[in-house]
Amino acid sequence: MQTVLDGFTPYPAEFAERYRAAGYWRGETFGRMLRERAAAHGERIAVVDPGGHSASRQESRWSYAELDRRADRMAAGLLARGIGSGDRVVVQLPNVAEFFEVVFALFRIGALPVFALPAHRRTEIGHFCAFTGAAGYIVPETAGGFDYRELASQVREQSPSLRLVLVAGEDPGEHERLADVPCDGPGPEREPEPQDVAFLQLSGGSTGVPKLIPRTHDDYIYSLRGSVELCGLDEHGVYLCVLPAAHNFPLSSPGSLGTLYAGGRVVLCPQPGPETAFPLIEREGVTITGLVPPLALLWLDAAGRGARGYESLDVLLVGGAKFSEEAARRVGPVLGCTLQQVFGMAEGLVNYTRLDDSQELITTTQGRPISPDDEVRVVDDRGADLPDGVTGHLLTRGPYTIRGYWNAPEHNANSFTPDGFYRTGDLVRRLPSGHLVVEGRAKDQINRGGEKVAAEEIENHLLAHPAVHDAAVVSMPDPYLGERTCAYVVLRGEHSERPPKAVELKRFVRGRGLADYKVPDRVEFVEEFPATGIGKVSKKDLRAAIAAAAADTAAADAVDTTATTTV
Ligand code: AMP
Ligand code: DBH
Repeated sequence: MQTVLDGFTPYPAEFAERYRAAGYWRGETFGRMLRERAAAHGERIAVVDPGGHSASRQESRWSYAELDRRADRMAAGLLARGIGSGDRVVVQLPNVAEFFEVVFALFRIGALPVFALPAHRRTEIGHFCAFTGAAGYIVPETAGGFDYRELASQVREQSPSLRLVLVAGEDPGEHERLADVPCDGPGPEREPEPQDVAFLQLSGGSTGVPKLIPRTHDDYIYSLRGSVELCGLDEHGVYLCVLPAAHNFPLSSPGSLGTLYAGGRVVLCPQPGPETAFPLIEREGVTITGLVPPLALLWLDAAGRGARGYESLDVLLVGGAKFSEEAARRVGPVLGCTLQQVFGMAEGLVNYTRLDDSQELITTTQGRPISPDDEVRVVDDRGADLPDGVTGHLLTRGPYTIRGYWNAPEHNANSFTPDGFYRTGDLVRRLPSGHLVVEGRAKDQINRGGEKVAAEEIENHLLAHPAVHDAAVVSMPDPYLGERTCAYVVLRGEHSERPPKAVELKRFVRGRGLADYKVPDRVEFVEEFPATGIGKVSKKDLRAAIAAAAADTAAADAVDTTATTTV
């Protein structure tokens, strides 16, 4: 019985039975998984945190036994502070060991981590707290030059449900130290069930505010087991977590949780650049990691220029956005490892190229689903199935794909078919082998090197500016990130005397308390928008216009070529 979470759409009973009978759902939970690994691998190292986030942080090397013990003590401490089964806790930690201590403690209690990213700011975190009625919020002191204690103070003021704000680090400011929480008190009275929701993951989204994705122990652990097998990961594997640990890709494909499932070692990388990552790979004997395409390009360039240290890598996963065939072909020769393309989504379905696929498949496709029971349909605009080789909308249903966003009945009516297929918004072509090639996107989203930006969300922020009459945000091609954002803006008539400059609108959006990667890269002012046949804004025409303009002014100063991405 799911008892802890309203607003969750469970898998229908006949599917749940089928997934259990097939051996996908084995009745495991995260809490018990860690207990079992600690029993089996006790003194082996589970997590290495080199301590690079700030000068005051020391290196940590936690064995499975130590992580297990820490999770128990943290669970007891959180329980003592009133965090209980079903409570939501927004976790916004960078790649530090405490991330695992906290997350496994919450799993054991049956409280739900809400996985925020380090880039999120007041508006996003405030929304997560309000929408989930969060009881707790956990932040670092500082990371990447940003003070999260400040942010936590602002969030606390606007979030009446928050009972507990904890800071990982020595100086918590006006909050409490996470390190003061653990104690030897009693554990939870009730252990979570395998079919319970374990956490809320974030959707990249295409609507005004990000949606929340409820994943169960059963379904997520199956995706880990499948991933570990397809990536050739076992207890000898060493996974470097380069992207932000809470993101679904580095969390589960096969990611840090997959690595812990396999009994391997997770090494946390404090910065994603090759100057930090390569020496760490060398020192720790890293065998596998996952990158978004812009970072993979950065690593390839560094290795091409003679940087060393990556030699122990066996497998490099690249995903989150389309990896160009040209770059894909360089991975083997330059980095001396096997490329594994991964096309996944926090909602569920994950596709991998197989390690023994032909070079052709590895470099030109985004892989095929993990599970024989992942149902994939490629359909036309009216929902009719298309034959292999023809590009259409990707719909999917299966043993680890959600049946609904959390508490979002109106969105669910659009995002899922009546028979439970998730409308991914991706345009794909399927090969007879089952491999998928991502050809584009139908959803109103910009994929900025793996960081997803929902057009509507940014348009709403622009519309809040007094001089803005209308706004339309579209992607523009970029050689490094794949895509960047361009905001087309129509100003109000009365402001035409002293119109705001592009930079002012960018500053305005940033000032609304948003992640930096959502600030438009470019702003274009127009008198009116091109219209479609029925009078809607033609984003297709806007995209074509900005692509042409960008090609004309490849070195345009409006385009900031120094920005990087970390999902
Ligand atoms: P999210 O919903 O934020 O988890 O993002 C998932 C989306 O990222 C997918 O629906 C795709 O649009 C995109 N994506 C992920 N991996 C790839 C890939 N390898 N190639 C192209 N697009 C990808
Ligand atoms: O982009 C993604 O969300 C993603 C990419 C690769 C993902 O969720 C995953 C693998 O699991």
